[in-house]
Amino acid sequence: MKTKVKLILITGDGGDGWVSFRKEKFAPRGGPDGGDGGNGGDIVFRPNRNIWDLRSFEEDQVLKSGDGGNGGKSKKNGKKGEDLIIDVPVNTLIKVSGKETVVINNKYVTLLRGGDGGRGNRTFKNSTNQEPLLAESGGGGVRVGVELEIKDLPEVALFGLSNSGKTYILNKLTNMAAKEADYSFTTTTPNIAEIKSDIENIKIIEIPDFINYKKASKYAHLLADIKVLVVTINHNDNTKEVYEQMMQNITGKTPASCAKILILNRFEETTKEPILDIEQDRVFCVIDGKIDVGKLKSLIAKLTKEPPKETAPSVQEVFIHEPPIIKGFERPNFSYSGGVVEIFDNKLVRIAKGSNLSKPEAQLQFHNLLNKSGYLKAFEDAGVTKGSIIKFGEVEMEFK
Ligand SMILES: Nc1nc2c(ncn2[C@@H]2O[C@H](COP(=O)(O)OP(=O)(O)OP(=O)(O)O)[C@@H](O)[C@H]2O)c(=O)[nH]1
Ligand SMILES: [Mg+2]
Repeated sequence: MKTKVKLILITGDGGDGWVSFRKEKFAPRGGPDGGDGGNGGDIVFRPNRNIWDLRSFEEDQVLKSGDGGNGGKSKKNGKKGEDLIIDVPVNTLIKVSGKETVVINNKYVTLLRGGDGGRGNRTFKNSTNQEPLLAESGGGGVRVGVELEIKDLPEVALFGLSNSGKTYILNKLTNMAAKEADYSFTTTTPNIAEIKSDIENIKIIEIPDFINYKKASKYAHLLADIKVLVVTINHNDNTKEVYEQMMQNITGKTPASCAKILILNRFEETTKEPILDIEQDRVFCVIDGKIDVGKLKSLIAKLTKEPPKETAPSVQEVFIHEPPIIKGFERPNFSYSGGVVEIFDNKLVRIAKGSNLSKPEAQLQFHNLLNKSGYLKAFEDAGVTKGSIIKFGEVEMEFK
């Protein structure tokens, strides 16, 4: 079974903005009507319960989403690039650039955004420039190395308020000797063990009471692939309220389709019958510390084998890496050495690339933009001499 693979993900580039003008009868140039480029496609991971391993991927495989279309005349915006949807087993852990980690369980995850589309000349129109010849090139997509790994999460979880007998049940089921005691918060980190059976072992976890001990919530992700939730309650007059409160707190942390078993502890202390929304053969009573362990084990084994009722995955968007969204102009951002000025302001770099600066008129408009955004003054302050080369990414021009 292939449980690990490294991939290279590349998101599509954004399309370029367009420069055009409306054709009007008596005016050589009507208003600017160049459309915006479309955004590049995103890369989305989708949990798929019919896939068990990563054999469909090759080591270092390169996967790419679509490029956005360029803008066109008559305000025509470019098409969005096609998203790339990657199916993976549930509980696939994704390490991005060796650092950030995302777990895919029952949710779609948009891991990477495509490059954003460039603006057409229409958006450059202002009171001083009615005939803009400038447009923006599309933002580049990103290239990111990721590592996928399938995690073997527990199938059964013990969940209950503190001192409700979780560890007691865990020890009975697994012959573990985890510490159990008649006071609260004996267990503050999860206990994980295996229920041994003739066919296969079943992984079970005791999750600390995170309703009263909030710090333990960080372990809730270990419940992402639970098939059976074993709820423990100290049986008393409030059993029904406690059960309802617990169900409220667990919502969204386990798959909605998981089966439930209820353990009523200290049943000897009350004669009250349980009135709960749970099948009767799934309720176990502990009387004087005794429980039918054999029956509980075989019910757990049976329920973990049952195929889960299909529930549609909800859509969640997580953005690990987004190309920066540039609003307005940043402060002049450049370096100057050896007669060369290098501009780092991505917005200007994209306009230089997206406009046809061989036209003197467009050059003049670009010059005005540099002036307006404070660059010419900043060049003067930095002592940039006439004849220096100014580099906007790949585009170069002479400082006059
Ligand atoms: N009298 C009686 N005692 C029980 C019963 N079930 C469990 N106990 C005891 O109750 C105590 C508490 O049980 P634990 O298993 O430690 O409780 P827990 O839910 O794990 O609690 P924390 O880990 O502290 O959150 C232990 O001493 C058990 O032996 C029962 O049905 N009757
Ligand atoms: Mg415990």
